[in-house]
Amino acid sequence: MNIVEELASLRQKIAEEIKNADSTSTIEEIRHTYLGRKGAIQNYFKQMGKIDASQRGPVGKLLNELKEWVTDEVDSLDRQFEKEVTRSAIDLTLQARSPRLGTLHPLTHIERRICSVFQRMGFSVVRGPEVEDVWHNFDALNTPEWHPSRDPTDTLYLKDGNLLRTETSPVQIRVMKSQAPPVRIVAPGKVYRNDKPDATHSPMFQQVEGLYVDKGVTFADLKGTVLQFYRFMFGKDVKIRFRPHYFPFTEPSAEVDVSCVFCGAKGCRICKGSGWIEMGGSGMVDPNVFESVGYDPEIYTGWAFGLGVERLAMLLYGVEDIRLFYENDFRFLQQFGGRR
Ligand code: 2NL
Repeated sequence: MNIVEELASLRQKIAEEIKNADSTSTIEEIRHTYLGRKGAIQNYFKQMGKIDASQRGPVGKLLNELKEWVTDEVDSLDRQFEKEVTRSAIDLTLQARSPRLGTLHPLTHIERRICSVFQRMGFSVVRGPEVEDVWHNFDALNTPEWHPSRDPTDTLYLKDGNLLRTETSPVQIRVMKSQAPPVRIVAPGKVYRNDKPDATHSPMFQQVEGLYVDKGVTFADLKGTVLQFYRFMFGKDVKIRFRPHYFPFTEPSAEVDVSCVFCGAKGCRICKGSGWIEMGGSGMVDPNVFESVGYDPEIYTGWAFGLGVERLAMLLYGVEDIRLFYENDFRFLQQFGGRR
């Protein structure tokens, strides 16, 4: 076969491949194989020196024609594919839609907010088991044997005599048993009560409790810390008041009210006309609690508080039914996401 015949058969081979090309990658392959720097056509150009001088002119012309022809064919195929792609049902030139970002559950968000204020005041966040024994949940907390909260109508007991904790205080009992004062902790988590669900009750809900124990801790420290906390949650103009109350684990005990942030304490539907909203309980740790964890109540004093996360979230977000937090209806949860 002389070189002219070789080029003719090469041209035929390429024509066949171009006819069968069905994707942009095949076209690219053809371009690479024949037009590339180390491709077939370039190889012929490199061998020009070895050809008979009389043949050089016509062969060079043939080679140039072949090169031009392959280039044109491949370019036009490329354009054709591009057109088909843009004409198809999927518009590949459209900008991609960004995926939706997940968001924190509203209760998680509030829990973190609560804990973060206390962390900035030097408190540590501690967690503990949700299945507790009677001692950590009731005995150590000075809850008398006759107290109704111990009754199975109020507390969920397991067959083995353990129970689902009714508050996160047992976490704090565990911390006090394992370390000496000073103690500055908040204990967030799920707690359980034998309650029928309704708009304001859920058999499982979430709580944050706080505890501060050291020499010379006073009720004034409690008031200052609680005020600081509610200023962070509701704004700096919020007012608080302490109403005498009873809890087995604190003495004296007080319930904490905040001035109604919805009506500026003038009285509205949310605060039931009183101008105040009940937020949680608190008090000075009962000496009996210190005795049960081995702290000397003659040396140490402390305060504690308990706060419902759902209640705070309902107020801050205007949610009127606690069950919404646990139904996981996407239409509800979605409203707490900032971005899509
Ligand atoms: C409420 C009131 C309260 C405490 C929780 C506490 C914990 C220890 C010692 C003493 Cl280790 N007290 N916790 C104190 C006062 C109130 O919760 O309304 N809970 C829903």
